[in-house]
Amino acid sequence: MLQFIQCNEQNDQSVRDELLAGLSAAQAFTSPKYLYDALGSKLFEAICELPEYYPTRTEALIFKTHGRAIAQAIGSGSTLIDLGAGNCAKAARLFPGLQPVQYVPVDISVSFLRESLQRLQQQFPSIVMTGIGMDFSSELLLPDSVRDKKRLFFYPGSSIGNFTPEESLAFLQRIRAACDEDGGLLIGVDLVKDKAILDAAYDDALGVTAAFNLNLLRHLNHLVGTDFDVQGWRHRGFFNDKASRIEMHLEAASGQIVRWPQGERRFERGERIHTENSYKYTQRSFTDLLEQAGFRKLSFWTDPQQWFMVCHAHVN
Ligand code: AVJ
Repeated sequence: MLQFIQCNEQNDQSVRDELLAGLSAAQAFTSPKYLYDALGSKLFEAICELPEYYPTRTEALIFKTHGRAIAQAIGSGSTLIDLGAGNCAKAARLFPGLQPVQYVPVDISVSFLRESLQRLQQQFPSIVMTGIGMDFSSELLLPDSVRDKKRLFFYPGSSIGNFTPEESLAFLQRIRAACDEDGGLLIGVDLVKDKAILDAAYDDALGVTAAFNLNLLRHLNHLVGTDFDVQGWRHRGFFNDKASRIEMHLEAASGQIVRWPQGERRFERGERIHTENSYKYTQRSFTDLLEQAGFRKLSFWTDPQQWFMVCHAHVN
């Protein structure tokens, strides 16, 4: 059985209002979700292939090495809810070990899920599949066709790093509230490490991360009608160790005015638009967060260098 549902779709006007409010703020900023238009999603896939970008590779190694133990901690028969599923490949690798009863990929755009899910349903005909288009960052209201029993929320890739620790706590609490007493969470978390390794992962030699960040300006021109000139901006990506986060910014290479249908803004040379945060945790700091959110019976798996961590947590 295969089904697609579109929830809380944001309309064009509210997207424009949100973006222009951020661009007009004293410290200009945009939400990282706007990094992912069609080209942005492809550039992110390319980032995952870079030698400097260790998270994807390291997380895959952890799942390969500890897959059996992870499946054992979870048990079979879950309702597997995949947050930010994309091409559904990471979750599909868990199917043989986990034997979920229902698979629920959630992504901002349901159209992006369609093709991958149709293919997956043919490969695994006995799993009920329900694709959901939803922005789950602000609320987590799942439609009735998602089983309540034994929900396993899957949130890989350290995407939780885009939230501040306070937002992460609220997000984890919402996940917990969406589970029955059998529910749980399987999450990938990037760990604090040497600054040089972190800096390189977000400012690679080929400039793919720079292209990923700069592509945001093209996306903004399309969404709000700004006239950003990509040539006039530089990528900045670095670890801020005080805040324990990677910061990505776009920096004006020279003073310039950016115009849009109902307004404009001047950027001085060196002035920045803050485009992404990616928080890094220690095992201790993330354990604290899970416990504060009310999760119990925590299990952790990591790689030999302890660069990345996969956690499973029970609701009860
Ligand atoms: C998709 C949020 C996990 O923070 O590492 C990669 C996004 N940004 N390179 C990350 C990203 C720049 C990525 N997440």
